Parts: sequence; C-alpha cells; structure tokens
Amino acid sequence: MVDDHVKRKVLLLGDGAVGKTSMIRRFVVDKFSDDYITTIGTKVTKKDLRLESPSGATDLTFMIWDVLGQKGYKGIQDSSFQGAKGALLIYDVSRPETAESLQDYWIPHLLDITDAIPIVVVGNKVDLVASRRAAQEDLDELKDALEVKGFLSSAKTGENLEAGFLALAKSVISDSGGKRARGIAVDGVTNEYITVADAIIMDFCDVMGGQEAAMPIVRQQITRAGVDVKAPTREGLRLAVDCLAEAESAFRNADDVEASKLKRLGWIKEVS
Ligand code: G3D
Ligand code: MG
Repeated sequence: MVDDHVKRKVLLLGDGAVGKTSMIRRFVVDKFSDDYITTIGTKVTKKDLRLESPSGATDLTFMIWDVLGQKGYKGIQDSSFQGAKGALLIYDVSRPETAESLQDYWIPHLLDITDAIPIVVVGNKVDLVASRRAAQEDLDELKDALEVKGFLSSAKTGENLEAGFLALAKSVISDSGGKRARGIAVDGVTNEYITVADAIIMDFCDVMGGQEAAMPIVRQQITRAGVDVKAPTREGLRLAVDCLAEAESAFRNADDVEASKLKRLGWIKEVS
C-alpha cells in the first residue's frame, strides 16, 4: 500500500559525551544487525519511522551513523559524512562549549563534505539544567543563527528524542524532492563501499590497538587486494578482508580472526 519507502543515511554529530550514543540506545529498538556495529569511527543503527500527513503515511528507514565525537579523527569523520542525507547536531545544555563547537567545528566540517543537507539541532541533558528557560533561550539563539529547527531533549528521561528524529525525517523527505544540481552531483560520486571500507579499516585499527600501528599494515594489505580507496568494489573489499585476516592471524587467535572476518564480510553484504 505504502510504496514510497525510503532509506536514508543520517548522522549524529557532536562533541564527546554530549549523549549521542545514549540517544540512540534510548530511541532505537531495531538494530542495524545482530551486533551493534562498533568501530573506532562510527556506529550504525537502523531505525524505521512512519511520518503521518493528511495525504498519507510515508515509511522511512534511517541508517543512523553515530560518529565518534573525538576531534582529531577527521579522516574517519570525513569518510562517515559521505552520502549522508541529514544530520542531528547534538550539544550538552550543561556545557556551553559543546554548542559553540557545533558552529565552529561540526557544521563547517560537515558542509565541507556534504551538500547543504537538512540539519536539526538538539540540546541534550535538559534534565540537568536549573533553568529550562535559559536553556531554551540559548537554543533559540542557535536555531536563529543556523536557521534550523531545534529541540531540548533528555536521553535520560526520553523527552523529545522522537521529536528531533521526526523533525529531521520530515526535512529529509521534503529535501529529497527538491532539485539541487549539486545534490545530484554529490549523489553521483557517493560510493557506499567507501563507508564500508572505512568501517573495515577502523575495525582493523581497533583490533590492532590504534591507527598508528595498524595503518602501515592496512595500506600494505589494501594494496595487495588491489583496492582503489577512491572507488572500492564489493569484490575488492572481500579480498581486502581476507588479506587483513591473514595479517591479523600473526597476532590473534584463529577464532577471533574468523569472527572479525565474518563481521566485516557482513558489512559488505549490507550494501545493496
Ligand atoms: P556520546 O555518545 O555523545 O559520547 P554518551 O555520549 O551517550 O556516551 O553519554 C555521555 C554521558 O552522558 C553518559 O554518562 C550518559 O549516561 C550521560 N547522558 C547522556 N544523555 C544524558 C541526558 O540526557 N541526561 C543526563 N543526565 N545524562 C546523560 P556516563 O556517566 O555513563 O559516562
Ligand atoms: Mg558515543
């Protein structure tokens, strides 16, 4: 009956400890896969939403990318921004510097990579503030400055979590109907396998105890697999997963290596 089902990648961005992961845990029931996918750079969670309007219902699936808030991971962040159709920008109402950081770091950084995608601002941890009115005024200022919608939320009480995601869903839906030449061009160069490659590489870095130690091996094995990092393919990534597993087998037990390999192959399969 409803045949306008759409699947969209959206980002959760903001400094460390503002509550991004808590918001997902609280809001999302459905998960991306059996495991909550964890990498150094990104966690991806699936959430189905239904938007009701007088003209009918629209079903929408959000692939929510919980991007590591740690500054200095720009490479991973850049990569995780690819193909995003919307972003929830989160700050912590009890730490004003996290709101500044949206304007100074996250938004410019995001718009370097993506087109002008829909953005919704969320001031989280409203349960902690003494003056809700002051928090609302700060939020209103930010909304005006950025010309976006915004909400005060609490991942602790659950307040307004759905409101933020639904507002983003509405913007994302109406945005996808718009005609923006640049948006189309960006879509054309987006390769979903890049984001999978990023996840695999970061997973490997995690296993190997950090990028510094792991990246030389990654480069070696990615080259050996013949993967062009600008345009990875399904076959290339499968080969790269094999090569990385082989490299890992010198450092880890066989069961762990196999488990990692299957997990990574699963990510490749998720690309449709
Ligand atoms: P991040 O994913 O943005 O880095 P987290 O943030 O979700 O890991 O949350 C960081 C800390 O803030 C966690 O505390 C979490 O429980 C807390 N937190 C998240 N959202 C809220 C909220 O709305 N209200 C309150 N009071 N606390 C919140 P811990 O102590 O577990 O590290
Ligand atoms: Mg987190």
